[in-house]
Amino acid sequence: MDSPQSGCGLPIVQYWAAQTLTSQGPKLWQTLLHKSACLSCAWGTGGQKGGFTNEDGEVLQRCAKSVEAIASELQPATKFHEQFTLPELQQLDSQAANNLGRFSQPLILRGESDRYEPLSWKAVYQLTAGAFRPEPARLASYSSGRSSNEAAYLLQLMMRAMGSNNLADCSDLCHAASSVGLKEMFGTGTSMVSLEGLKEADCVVLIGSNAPANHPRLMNELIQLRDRGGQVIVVNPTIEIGLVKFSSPAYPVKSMLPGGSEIASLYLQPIPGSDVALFVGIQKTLLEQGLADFKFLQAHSEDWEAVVAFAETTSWGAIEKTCGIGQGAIEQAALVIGQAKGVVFAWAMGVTQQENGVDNIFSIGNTALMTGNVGKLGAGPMPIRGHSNVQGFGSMGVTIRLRQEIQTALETLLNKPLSPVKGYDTRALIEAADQGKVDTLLCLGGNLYAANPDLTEAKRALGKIDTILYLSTKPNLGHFHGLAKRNTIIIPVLTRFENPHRTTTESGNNFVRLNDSGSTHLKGTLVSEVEFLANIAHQIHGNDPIDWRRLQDTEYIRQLIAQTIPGYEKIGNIDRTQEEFTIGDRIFTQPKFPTASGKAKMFVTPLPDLIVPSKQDFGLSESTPAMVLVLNTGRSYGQHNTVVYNKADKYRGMPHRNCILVNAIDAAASGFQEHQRVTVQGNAGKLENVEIIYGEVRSGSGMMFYPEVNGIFKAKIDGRSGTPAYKRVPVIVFSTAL
Ligand SMILES: Nc1nc2c(c(=O)[nH]1)N[C@H]1C(S)=C(S)[C@@H](COP(=O)(O)OP(=O)(O)OC[C@H]3O[C@@H](n4cnc5c(=O)[nH]c(N)nc54)[C@H](O)[C@@H]3O)O[C@H]1N2
Ligand SMILES: Nc1nc2c(c(=O)[nH]1)N[C@H]1C(S)=C(S)[C@@H](COP(=O)(O)OP(=O)(O)OC[C@H]3O[C@@H](n4cnc5c(=O)[nH]c(N)nc54)[C@H](O)[C@@H]3O)O[C@H]1N2
Ligand code: SF4
Ligand SMILES: [Mo]
Repeated sequence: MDSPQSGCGLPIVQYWAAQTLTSQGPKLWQTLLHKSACLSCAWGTGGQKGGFTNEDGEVLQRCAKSVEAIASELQPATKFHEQFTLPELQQLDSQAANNLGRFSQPLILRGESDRYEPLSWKAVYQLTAGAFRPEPARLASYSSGRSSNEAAYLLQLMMRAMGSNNLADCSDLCHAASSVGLKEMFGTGTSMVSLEGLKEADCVVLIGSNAPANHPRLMNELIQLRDRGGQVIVVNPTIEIGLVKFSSPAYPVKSMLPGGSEIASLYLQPIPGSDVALFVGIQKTLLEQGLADFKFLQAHSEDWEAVVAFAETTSWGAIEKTCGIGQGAIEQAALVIGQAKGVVFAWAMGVTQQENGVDNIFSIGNTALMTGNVGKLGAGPMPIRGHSNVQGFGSMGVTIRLRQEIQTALETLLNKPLSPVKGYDTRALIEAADQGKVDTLLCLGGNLYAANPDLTEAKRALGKIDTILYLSTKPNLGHFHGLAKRNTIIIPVLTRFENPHRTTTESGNNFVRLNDSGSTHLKGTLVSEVEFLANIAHQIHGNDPIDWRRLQDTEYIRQLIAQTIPGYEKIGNIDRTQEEFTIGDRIFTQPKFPTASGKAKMFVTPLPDLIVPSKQDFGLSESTPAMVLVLNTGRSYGQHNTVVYNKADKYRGMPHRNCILVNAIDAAASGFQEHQRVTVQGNAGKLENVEIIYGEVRSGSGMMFYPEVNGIFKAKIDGRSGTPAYKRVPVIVFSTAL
């Protein structure tokens, strides 16, 4: 398969053209122009100034990923329950499940039945009345960040009013390490940089992010930064072509020419999971070269002495051995960082989905502090968030780590103390369910089953829950494998651009978008998430202590948000002003932080001990021709999380999903050839007939796609944030013929 020489580029323009010229085209254009935030990633494109506008008011910012997401929601209604039995549905892969179409009526799968059947709305509410009766500790929710702030707020208020804090969320599998790490260091859990601030930076360190695929419009900022003479340091064990060169349709003349715009000025390829060592090495150089800003450390941070001492005493030998990058390259990066005027440290899953995820964030934060690159315009830490409203879910209180101010405000609103029991995050939810401790689970979007590691465990655990309610737009593997013991109920919901009311969402840059109301092309009996949740809440709580049915009015929910969520005060007037806004106290242009002392707290980050299992650990003798690799499990260029749109990954040269990307030198050393079919075995299962594709992954590592690969491993979990180590999964690769 011939791979393009740059990220994005012509294939994407061709995709746009093809999509918008189909019979769906007019509706697609209408939706692209609808005044609402893009469904796909958290970069925050769209909103009141038009679908193509970024947060700085610049137009022409919509990428092909948003077209993919919209096209998928514009599918016709599915009648899969009439066409297929459950065993047939269980044969479908993720793409086929998604392509069944949109849900448009409530469905139920009862106990041992082998078919989903339609359910009347009356029957839905009869079943929910019983399902929410168990003791609060046995009720739980899981959510995914595509729903609105209003739905998120209502979900947590309803659960907390019942006495349950079991508010698992997809962010537990995603940026939890960023939220926990940043909060401990700076007293704030989100990006400290605005889009406006990013435009002032003269250096971006991009760590563990494949932004060309997952946040395409961020690439425009990197192109502009390079154009104004700035530097981009990429830290990634895999050479992602779009991080080397990117062709952005936003700059047709300069960037769409063959080759595209250069992105990385320096590309560092650490051993997977070793970023802490690289950053300690950078700190060591800063200290050795006199580039550390001691004045800043003394004035604005605490515990810096220990961090400085640790970097000074950690040997270059240990650093190089752990991260696999030579002192020279580390020094080169440190000099750029140390000499830049404003450095933004941006990161994604490569560092959060690690067993030491929080340490990774600390080591990045320490580096930023040591160079005075926090609390000023054009600099600071910037976690690049995933789902389009995942950050809003956290702000609305869908978290097991509720801020004290919000707790107090909610207690006043509900006129009672919240339960002191710590709720379940996503991993804890699966474990609790597996131990038979959960009776009812409400899933507000997402695909809890396939997003988790160890699909056998996920299936078994969900199978011990009495009732699962899936509020979903489209079928996914979870609806066919993540089945409850007694009743699995599907509630068909409207998307962001179809709701009969306005909603809001929050971008990764802390910007609140107002989404206009809209209409749906579907004929069935779909419901808005807010209406359904308000009905359930009313069923459970009646008018105590608030009129829960009134929460069907999203304007009223926004009043409650303004009252109870610090920084969100402006949302109370947004219906009148229509003014989208940056959340208060999130963006830091002064080095004064919301910690007890007003200073940032620094943390020593021990170098990780990165053990690679032996062949014997997998039950094979050392003489077996096999490779032990650590897998980076993530996204192809043709999927959104567990939803596959396109099986091939052109940019990595992977023609289908059952491929493993390996380094040619590793393969040759173990006697493998490209395109050979192999077995890839983890600690919980194996995938057969996997095709070897050569790619620019670091020696000793490999890359495979989720959710398929989630069937073969149990992940290590970061003890402090609960995030699974999806980016360092040990596997053994051997010939299928063995
Ligand atoms: N089109 C599209 N857009 C999306 C999504 C999607 O699936 N499709 N998903 C959304 C969501 S929920 C999220 S969270 C984001 C995900 O966005 P990303 O985090 O960009 O996605 P991943 O595919 O997980 O890629 C992570 C990158 O980390 C690198 N990496 C792996 N191990 C390490 C390591 O040890 N150190 C370092 N430094 N790097 C490492 C990988 O090579 C890869 O390039 O995207 C969001 N946007
Ligand atoms: N191995 C491995 N596993 C991973 C990851 C990884 O990198 N590697 N990444 C992890 C990450 S970062 C994340 S965020 C999770 C993703 O986990 P989830 O967020 O749970 O999964 P998604 O695939 O995004 O969920 C897609 C489904 O959401 C539903 N949906 C879409 N739009 C709406 C809407 O507007 N409302 C409602 N109610 N439903 C809607 C549709 O039914 C769709 O099928 O996966 C995690 N799992
Ligand atoms: S960068 Fe993200 S928010 Fe912007 S258009 Fe693309 S997918 Fe949507
Ligand atoms: Mo995510």
